[in-house]
Amino acid sequence: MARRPAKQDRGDADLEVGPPKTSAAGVPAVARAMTMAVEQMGVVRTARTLLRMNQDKGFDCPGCAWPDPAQSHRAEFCENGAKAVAEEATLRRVEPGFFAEHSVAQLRERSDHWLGQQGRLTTPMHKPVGASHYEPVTWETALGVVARHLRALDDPDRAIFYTSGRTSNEAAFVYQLFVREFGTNNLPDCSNMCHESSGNALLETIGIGKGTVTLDDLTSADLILVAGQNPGTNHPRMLSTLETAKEGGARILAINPLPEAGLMTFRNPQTVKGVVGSGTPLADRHLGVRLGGDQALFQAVGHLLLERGAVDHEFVERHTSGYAAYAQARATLDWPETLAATGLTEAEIRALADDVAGAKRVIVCWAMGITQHRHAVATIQEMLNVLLLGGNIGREGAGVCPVRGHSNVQGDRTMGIVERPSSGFLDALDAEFSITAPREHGVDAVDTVRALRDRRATVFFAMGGNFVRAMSDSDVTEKALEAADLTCHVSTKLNRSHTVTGAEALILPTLGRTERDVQLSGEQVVTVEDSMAMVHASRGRLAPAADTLLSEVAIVCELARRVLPDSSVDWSGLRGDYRRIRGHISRVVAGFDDFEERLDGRGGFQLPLPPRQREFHVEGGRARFSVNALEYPHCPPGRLLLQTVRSHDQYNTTIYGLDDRYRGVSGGRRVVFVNPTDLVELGLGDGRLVDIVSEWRGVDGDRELTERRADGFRVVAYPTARGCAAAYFPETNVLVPLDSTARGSNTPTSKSVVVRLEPR
Ligand SMILES: Nc1nc2c(c(=O)[nH]1)N[C@H]1C(S)=C(S)[C@@H](COP(=O)(O)OP(=O)(O)OC[C@H]3O[C@@H](n4cnc5c(=O)[nH]c(N)nc54)[C@H](O)[C@@H]3O)O[C@H]1N2
Ligand SMILES: Nc1nc2c(c(=O)[nH]1)N[C@H]1C(S)=C(S)[C@@H](COP(=O)(O)OP(=O)(O)OC[C@H]3O[C@@H](n4cnc5c(=O)[nH]c(N)nc54)[C@H](O)[C@@H]3O)O[C@H]1N2
Ligand SMILES: [Mo]
Repeated sequence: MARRPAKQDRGDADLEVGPPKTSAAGVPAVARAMTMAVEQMGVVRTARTLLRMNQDKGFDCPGCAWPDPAQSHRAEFCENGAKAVAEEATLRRVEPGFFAEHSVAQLRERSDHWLGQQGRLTTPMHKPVGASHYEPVTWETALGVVARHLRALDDPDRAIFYTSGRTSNEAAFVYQLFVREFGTNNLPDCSNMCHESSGNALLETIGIGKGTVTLDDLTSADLILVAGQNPGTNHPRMLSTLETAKEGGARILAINPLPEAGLMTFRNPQTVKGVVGSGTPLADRHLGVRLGGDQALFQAVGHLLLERGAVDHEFVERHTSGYAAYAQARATLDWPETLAATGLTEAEIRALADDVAGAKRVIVCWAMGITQHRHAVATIQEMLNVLLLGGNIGREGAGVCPVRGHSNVQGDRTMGIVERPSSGFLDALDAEFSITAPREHGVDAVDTVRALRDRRATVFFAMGGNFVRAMSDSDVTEKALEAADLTCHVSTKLNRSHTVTGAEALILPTLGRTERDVQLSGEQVVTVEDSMAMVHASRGRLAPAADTLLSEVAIVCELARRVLPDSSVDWSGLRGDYRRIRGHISRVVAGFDDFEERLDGRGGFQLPLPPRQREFHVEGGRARFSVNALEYPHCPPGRLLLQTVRSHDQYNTTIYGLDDRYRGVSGGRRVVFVNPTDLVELGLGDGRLVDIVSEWRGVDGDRELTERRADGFRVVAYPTARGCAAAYFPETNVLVPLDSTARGSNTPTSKSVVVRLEPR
């Protein structure tokens, strides 16, 4: 049965729970960020770094992918951006002596928080076969080990190359080039666990797997639906945009099982009102939908719009296909089923439809609350159906806004980090480099675990991230990684993936985005793409954490030279001058013509988004209505649906601290939020200590029951939707079954896990 992830440093001895907050940001946010930054970086470095964030000649914040307002010269203050920077620019270091003191087995006992707090990695470290400790090695030796393993494989598909979304465009491009010249499309990435459902749903319906709106659209919209997203914590700068939208007359509705503080009231630390006043109320209404009830909700809205004839017929006729079938499917509505699925009242649903029908410019924003369900793709299609009915694509102030996570996750995809590349992209790559990239699709994140578990793959290489903790089914994933012959991580900070090793293991320390990157031709610039397809430059200015660090580009190029000695690519040349990489990108990737020249413009440039001009690159050139049967997660009596979320003090698997200020939690993370009425029915009191046990009967409910356990959580009575619960990941990833994934995107269903709470 599932083992506790870390026995020491669980750090919940000081756990305290108070009432949740009803407003976000304000002075406490500044204070908290400053305290953390000064702890990690000292006063001088704090001032120097935080002032350069998201500035014209500065670095791109390594936090979220929310765009920067083009006209602003001043950095918007962002608590969690400041925390992300402090984590990277910390003065703490993990030197080789640290690894001599702690065996791999000992490190594995420590918590995610403790591991992350040790500081920046400085030296390539190698764990030989059978050794108990990592040992320092030279870059030559480290890269030699990887090359030895890769060259010995009888089939390139036996190696897997993961990417997390912080990697720059330049590093991502050379990385995928190397991997494809080596001979595989095994390029899973964090998107597979994140917005894959959005990408797939959008690609099928509007012909591009990206959002269609700009910041200007948001501030000129008259209705913004924020569904399945907690911007106060995860995209704090979005609150400033929402505040501007609100001042411009937009209505904002929060669709979320939790009443997230950030969506209720925003206290902008940049304005007097935010600091001494009461702040700006953001959401006009909160719809406390049940987990996974959004598809039913948007089907119902579609039905109501059709019923009252609130349809932009001109748009529908000229620009869409499939309307008749959609209208027929939504002609009737099963209200009892809709109410059961959504947990909302008929009046709430009708009021939402009124708002949509009455608005000329509608935007739907969403994130993980929508994408990490079994029926995520269908849910997103249903949201699109509603937007298409009103002609809300390719109109100012309207459109789709999947809010991306990692700061360059969208850019990495654009650069070809994808296990199912288009043939057009591969043809362009082949022509540019005189190579023959493989055409067979590679593995995604879930299939990576299966391939390693079954020994179909034996080498796991990661460009950033913390795969072992980010993936579902922690125990299965850990065993899969342990079965590998080699695990190798290019990382800035220590994390649990370094402690769950293959027979042989490597840690390759790398530069972060805040740091100066100097190569033969001088100081380098890299580029990133934000959530709204804006590409811009990022220049690190801090001295590197150690002079032994190599950039991600350098690591890839040096590795490629060793693995592919006969390559026709000038790897050393690319390493020496990133402008040459951008030259290649401009010829291979659509939308990057004159890349270098266009970078100089302040704020960067926007990649083509054809749906903005009502051009839809789908068959027939029309956006598609989709017809989906109603689906929602079912929960047997006495059980709850659990969602696994982020606290305010974490960045994915990096735990900054043990507080979740807006939800009233401090000093610990092992809490499970449950509706008070459900607690009464379950006979559990607030504060009770429980194990969370997940129950899984297979995708179709026809498999033998399997259980997974996460022990020692304190129950917190919380105003979440009925029948629903919430707890933090990565601690609860142990509960998510590997095979429980979204249909059509294979994303782990991290937001709907059937659980029971067992009193301890
Ligand atoms: N500070 C900070 N910033 C981050 C991150 C971080 O960890 N820390 N992570 C980054 C990454 S990679 C990502 S992907 C984003 C994640 O950004 P979010 O998607 O905001 O992150 P989550 O914490 O998973 O929150 C999910 C939200 O959806 C709601 N929700 C859950 N299930 C449902 C549902 O079925 N229906 C509806 N309507 N709502 C639901 C939850 O209550 C919660 O408010 O943030 C990015 N930014
Ligand atoms: N249960 C559950 N699981 C989830 C989610 C959920 O909501 N619930 N969310 C999913 C989502 S949306 C995502 S995106 C994934 C995240 O999955 P990952 O991207 O794999 O995880 P992170 O925690 O962001 O990775 C943190 C590590 O990245 C390294 N790092 C940081 N910056 C850099 C850099 O600049 N370069 C390099 N090379 N390394 C760097 C550091 O070593 C750090 O320890 O997790 C997923 N897992
Ligand atoms: Mo993400």
